Amino acid sequence: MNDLTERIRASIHDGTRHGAPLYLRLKRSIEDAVDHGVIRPGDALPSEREIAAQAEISRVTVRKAVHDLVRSGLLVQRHGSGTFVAPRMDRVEQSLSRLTSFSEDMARRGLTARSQWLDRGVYAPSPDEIMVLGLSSKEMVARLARLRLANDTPLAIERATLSASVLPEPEAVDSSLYLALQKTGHRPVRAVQRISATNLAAADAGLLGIAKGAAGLSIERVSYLDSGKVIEFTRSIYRGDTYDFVAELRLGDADEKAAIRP
Ligand code: 16G
Repeated sequence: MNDLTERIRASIHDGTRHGAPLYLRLKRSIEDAVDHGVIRPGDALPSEREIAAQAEISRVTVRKAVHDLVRSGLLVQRHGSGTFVAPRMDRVEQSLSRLTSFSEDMARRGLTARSQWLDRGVYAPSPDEIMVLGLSSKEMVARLARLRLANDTPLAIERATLSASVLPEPEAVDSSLYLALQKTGHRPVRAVQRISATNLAAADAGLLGIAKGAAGLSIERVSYLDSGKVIEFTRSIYRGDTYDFVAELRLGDADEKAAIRP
């Protein structure tokens, strides 16, 4: 019996906790084990069968406790490979006043940015894309959908669209979209971003490795060239538990004058 199953067994059969239902006792003992570092982020949990046998409880009880802990985000289940303690990251702060790329944001923090391609190619534009990018209905768009990771932890899903006249070969984008745009003189210089709260749908939650319904940030970024032309329309979903957007606020000129007036 390893440290974890020993702890679980001891706490489930601890006479002082006998009022609480078994699955709650099991849940608490797994939470305690994570809090005390007996099992760490990324570690695998023993199988339901093993926990049930060692702790002398039913598999239904184990399943209920594990299900609750997956929902609360402490554990993650990967299809076919088992249940793990969810990876944890320090929260990432991103300034809302600088127009930076994901790769630059991560590099500044000493993290390695990585992308997993979900889709990229040239498509006929949707009505939204035609409107935001100011296209004619005959023009095509380049779409790039990526899962963005920092040190192998998934942080965001980004779906970017650009006019195909600017990015005719989306397959040629390597690790950074902004770097590719910089090379052809199309890197945006200004952007407007709309951030709203969302609860993650099952597919997005699965990609981000967190529970369905967990809190996330839905972000739309429209980026502009110096000429005022829209260059990029990106819709992203960021994990709410790892990302903070920070805005610096200043008195406006008129307010400043009013504030110093005697
Ligand atoms: C940021 C931008 C995204 C842009 C990407 C380029 C937000 C919400 N989004 O993640 O619009 O496409 O950077 O990153 O900040 P890359 O150059 O590393 O590909």
